Amino acid sequence: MISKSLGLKMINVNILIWLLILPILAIGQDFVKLDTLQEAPIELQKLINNEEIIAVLSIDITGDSKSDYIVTSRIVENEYKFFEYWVSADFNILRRMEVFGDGIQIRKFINIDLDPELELINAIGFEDGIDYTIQDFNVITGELKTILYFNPIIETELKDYWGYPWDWTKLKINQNNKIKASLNHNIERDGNITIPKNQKIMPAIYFEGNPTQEITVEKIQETNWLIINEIVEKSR
Ligand SMILES: [Ca+2]
Ligand SMILES: [Ca+2]
Repeated sequence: MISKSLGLKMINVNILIWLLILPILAIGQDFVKLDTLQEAPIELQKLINNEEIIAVLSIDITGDSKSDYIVTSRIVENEYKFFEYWVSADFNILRRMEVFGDGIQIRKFINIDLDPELELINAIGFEDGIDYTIQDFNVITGELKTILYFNPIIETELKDYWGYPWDWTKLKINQNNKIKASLNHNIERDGNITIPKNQKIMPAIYFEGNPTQEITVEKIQETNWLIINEIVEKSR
């Protein structure tokens, strides 16, 4: 009898440990990988025929399991004017925008909500300040809408660090599309950054990664797991 009850206790302890570990394991989603094509498909060359194609990346932006294209091009008469095209797998131009070559520009594609197309996590700026945003792409209109400005955090086992974008490996998002975030913090931003007019709070968003700089963040009171729409609404 004694050994049986001890055995039961052991099982209970094991279950308890698993319940404690599971929330840690069940998080973190990789960003979607972009593949570089060595050569632009002939259809793309026909589509963008009055500009010089410099680079072609392939990624399924629309979420229909067919690879789309991100094309960087240059106007032949002006070698400093660059454009980016997002082109669907069946060679429809979804979006065209001018792009600028200087400064810090890191972007990650990831699906964070219920619509099939990918969302974008963007870090854009210069040495003196970087804007961190989440952008939502509308496949029908081609619009890329900034829905949230945020403060990035990289969480390690022991500490929270400022989440520089080159150190991100995953977004902390669980199977229910809930992102680890904080709307209750005293993080102060300095530098040359955009202060969004339509947000009262710039929430902290959590990433996994390998912090390369010893800048810890200790001003976060409370974290929650929330879907992106909740984070956006509660930030307003
Ligand atoms: Ca696609
Ligand atoms: Ca989506």
